[in-house]
Amino acid sequence: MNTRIQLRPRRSGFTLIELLVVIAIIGVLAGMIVPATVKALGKAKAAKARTEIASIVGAIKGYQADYSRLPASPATREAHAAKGAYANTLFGNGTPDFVFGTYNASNLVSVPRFQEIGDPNSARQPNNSEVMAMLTASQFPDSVNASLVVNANNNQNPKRNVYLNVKVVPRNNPGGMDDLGVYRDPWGRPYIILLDLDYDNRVLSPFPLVRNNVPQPRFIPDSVLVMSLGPDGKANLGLEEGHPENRDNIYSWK
Ligand SMILES: [Ca+2]
Ligand SMILES: [Ca+2]
Repeated sequence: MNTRIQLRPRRSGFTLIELLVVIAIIGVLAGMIVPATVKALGKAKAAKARTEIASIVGAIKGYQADYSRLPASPATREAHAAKGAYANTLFGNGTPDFVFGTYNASNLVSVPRFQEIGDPNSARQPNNSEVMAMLTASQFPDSVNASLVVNANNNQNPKRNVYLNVKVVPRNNPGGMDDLGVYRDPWGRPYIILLDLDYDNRVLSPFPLVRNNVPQPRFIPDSVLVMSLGPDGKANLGLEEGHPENRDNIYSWK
């Protein structure tokens, strides 16, 4: 008996319909995977920023424990002291605190009058390179006054202790500290560091309490606040920290 099965001739390649079906399936899968991947990467960046912010806070407290003062240069301390009279008209008690990381920052909007960040009366708005110089036992050019060197020969950190280990990245790049000493978050904006330079154990929050549409100063009981502007790279300082416009920001105090 002839049991030979007659096989259909093998086709080579795919029909157009088959190709279209395969392409459509790939498209659907990509549509599912790409947003999930983007979301996961965003979460990873936010987690990295949170870790880095905690490390900056810890490093500053380490510096404070060793030197009994916060890491601010003589130029900043002088500018801060000179600001006292202006601040007293607003608070009635001492000067407010000092903000680093806002140099040339045009992405901070709606600055209320009482807020030192972006304060037009402030004589000095340095970048965070000043704090980084002292925390990493390095020296960097002053971001405000190019004729000054911050922490020259470790004069602000004579023990040459390294409080913070950071990745060095090319100038203006995200995710590390560049050759000018500016430490940027994973989205490329300098971390904003607020120090309790009037040493009253509280720091003026960059964000007010808003009651009946009136912004009021808000203080956080700590000596250091650090924040990232988050994925959108900006903050609205006229609104509360939890407002939808500020919700992507990452705060050391929350
Ligand atoms: Ca204070
Ligand atoms: Ca933001």
